Amino acid sequence: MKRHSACTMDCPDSCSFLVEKREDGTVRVTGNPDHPFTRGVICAKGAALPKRLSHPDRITRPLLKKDGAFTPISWDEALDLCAANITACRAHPSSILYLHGFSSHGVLAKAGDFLFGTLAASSKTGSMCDEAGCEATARDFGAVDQNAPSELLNAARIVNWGRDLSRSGVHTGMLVRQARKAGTKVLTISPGGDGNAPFSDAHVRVRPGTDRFLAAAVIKLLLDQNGPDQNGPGPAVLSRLANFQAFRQALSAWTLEDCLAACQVSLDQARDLLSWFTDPGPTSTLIGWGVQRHPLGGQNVRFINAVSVLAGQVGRPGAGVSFGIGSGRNLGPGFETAVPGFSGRLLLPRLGREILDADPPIRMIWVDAMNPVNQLPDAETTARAFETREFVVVMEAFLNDTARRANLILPCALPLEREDILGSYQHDWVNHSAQVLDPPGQVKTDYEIYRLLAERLGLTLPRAEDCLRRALAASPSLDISLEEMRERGFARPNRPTVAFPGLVFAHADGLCRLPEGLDPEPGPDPDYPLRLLTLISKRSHNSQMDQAAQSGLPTVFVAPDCTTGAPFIGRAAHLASPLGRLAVRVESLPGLHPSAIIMRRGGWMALNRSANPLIAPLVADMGGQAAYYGQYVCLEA
Ligand SMILES: Nc1nc2c(c(=O)[nH]1)N[C@H]1C(S)=C(S)[C@@H](COP(=O)(O)OP(=O)(O)OC[C@H]3O[C@@H](n4cnc5c(=O)[nH]c(N)nc54)[C@H](O)[C@@H]3O)O[C@H]1N2
Ligand SMILES: Nc1nc2c(c(=O)[nH]1)N[C@H]1C(S)=C(S)[C@@H](COP(=O)(O)OP(=O)(O)OC[C@H]3O[C@@H](n4cnc5c(=O)[nH]c(N)nc54)[C@H](O)[C@@H]3O)O[C@H]1N2
Ligand code: SF4
Ligand SMILES: [Mo]
Repeated sequence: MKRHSACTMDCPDSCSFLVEKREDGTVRVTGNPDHPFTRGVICAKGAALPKRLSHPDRITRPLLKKDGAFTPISWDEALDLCAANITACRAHPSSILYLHGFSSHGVLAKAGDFLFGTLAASSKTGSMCDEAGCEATARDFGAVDQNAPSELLNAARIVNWGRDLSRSGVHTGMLVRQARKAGTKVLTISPGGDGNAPFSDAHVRVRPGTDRFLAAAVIKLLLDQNGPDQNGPGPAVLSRLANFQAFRQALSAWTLEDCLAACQVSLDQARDLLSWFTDPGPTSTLIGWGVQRHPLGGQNVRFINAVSVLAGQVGRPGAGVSFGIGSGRNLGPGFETAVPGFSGRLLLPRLGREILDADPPIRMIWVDAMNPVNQLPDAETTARAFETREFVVVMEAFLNDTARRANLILPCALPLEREDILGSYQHDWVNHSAQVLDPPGQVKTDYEIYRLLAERLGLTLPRAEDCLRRALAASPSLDISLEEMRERGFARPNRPTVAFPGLVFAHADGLCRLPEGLDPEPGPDPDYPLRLLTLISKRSHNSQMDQAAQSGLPTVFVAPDCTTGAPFIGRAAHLASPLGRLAVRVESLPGLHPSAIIMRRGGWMALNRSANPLIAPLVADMGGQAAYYGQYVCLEA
């Protein structure tokens, strides 16, 4: 019999699953054909979940580090130890740092926030992922909102500004393909070397990190052709802008030629790009997350938004800019607001340094659903910060770089082994992720671990089922009971499919704000000329990869016309930044911008396959975002 469940990986698609337990004991995960967004299709990572859940490397018992080696202990011993360490810190609760990642997101995934917020522990601020773009969108439009993905089917043109449709967002790729079959044209803007060719009619190659200058150049061309029978912004658009004069002033600090030189795009290409926004019919723009993982990533997103708004390509069927939505927006809070709440927040991109410098000191760290030692920049500092605390607890399923630095590992349940309800950061469907498998060995769900810990601390966690009911009852857009949700597996909230209709934005005055600064891109140090783009890999999700699949040197890719990289093509070399060196193998990637070098992210430090020890803790201009792609590197023998 097949039962429905849903993927809980940190992925925009949020797939609905059918899970079949066969007589021979094997488990098969396929897509649920009834789900209107994911339409029966899942990616290779979803299909490989059964293999991951039953992997021989999986941690299935609590493990305590003694004399440098992990030894199994009982849950009672483990939880008593946790309670004793927390109690010892309770007089100064900000000395406990709680870190929750998005690898499990949903209603019950907030159990740790509730418990550690009740204890007034410290937590994090800033983002590894998408916060620069979210803040940019909120500054412009007053809210993080976008048209429903299905509006792509109403577009005459789609501008794919920085997504790799072959690697993330399988279902957005499907919609783009469907739209193209019906005649929609697609343009991709990226540093090149991605998998967008089969999805695109045209490509503009941009120098990494400088999309705001390309957008600014297009806007200059648009404003120059302003006239009654031209396509520049007319009164209908101008009347919807709160600060057009200040925007124009910021733009006037740069000439068209300077803008084009900064992004290394030709005038002809910029003119052509303008026509993608001004030709008859609606244009939809997809903004990729890579665009905002740069030092001025927020500004990049704001200028792309500005092109679309000034061309009137927002707020209509088939016309809009899509960066994302909040994955929790269709659910109410499952837990009451934790009182008193977190007492302090450490900035994620600089977490290692912030832990080492915290005053009063951080004595204890508690992590769930995150691999911060591996995934944050300046990884050696993060590692040292973890290694020098009194007590580190990591709720994990595999011995990754963070778990290795734990004093205590608590084995956690994974997707399909725990119930939750969750939304997506790309579409509005809300999924029920049913528990369809028993967790192996002594593994417990995060919620259950927190419930047992709370008991030992004299606190109470509300019942899981009550949290799920509360989140549904308090939803601003759903009208469904927990029973119906469990029965159907997913629900569509009552939301319009077009965001900001009629150019009415979510700011109190209904007007859009445009950026009021256009800042230069930090140039490379002559010794480190290449921009390091650490992009996702198709087959694994961030650092969730099999150790066995990580043998040999990690591969980096440069263009054949990359002058400093080409001599190393086909050879082993070192990737170097001012922070360190990593042995790599260099391969050729035709089409990639010659100033860029690509390495696929997620490799483990323990296996010498992570770029994060080489990446400085740069913070982007908005959202406390880690600006990973601002790092310059070189290749050396
Ligand atoms: N160099 C570089 N680094 C990057 C980026 C980059 O562009 N360049 N991008 C970043 C981005 S976009 C992101 S989102 C972050 C991701 O960074 P992380 O959030 O750290 O993501 P993962 O590497 O997937 O690690 C999540 C861990 O959670 C565990 N897990 C899964 N489900 C559960 C659960 O239910 N409970 C518990 N307790 N654990 C669970 C998994 O086993 C896994 O080890 O990395 C960032 N790191
Ligand atoms: N298979 C797979 N899927 C995933 C993940 C995974 O690890 N593996 N991770 C998930 C997570 S956490 C996230 S946040 C998303 C990540 O999804 P993305 O952020 O979209 O993934 P990235 O590979 O980091 O970057 C995407 C694209 O950004 C482009 N890019 C980089 N710099 C620039 C620039 O300056 N300008 C322009 N125009 N383009 C640029 C690159 O060409 C790249 O193709 O994917 C999710 N889905
Ligand atoms: S990782 Fe994303 S695309 Fe793959 S199954 Fe999960 S939600 Fe679907
Ligand atoms: Mo992410």
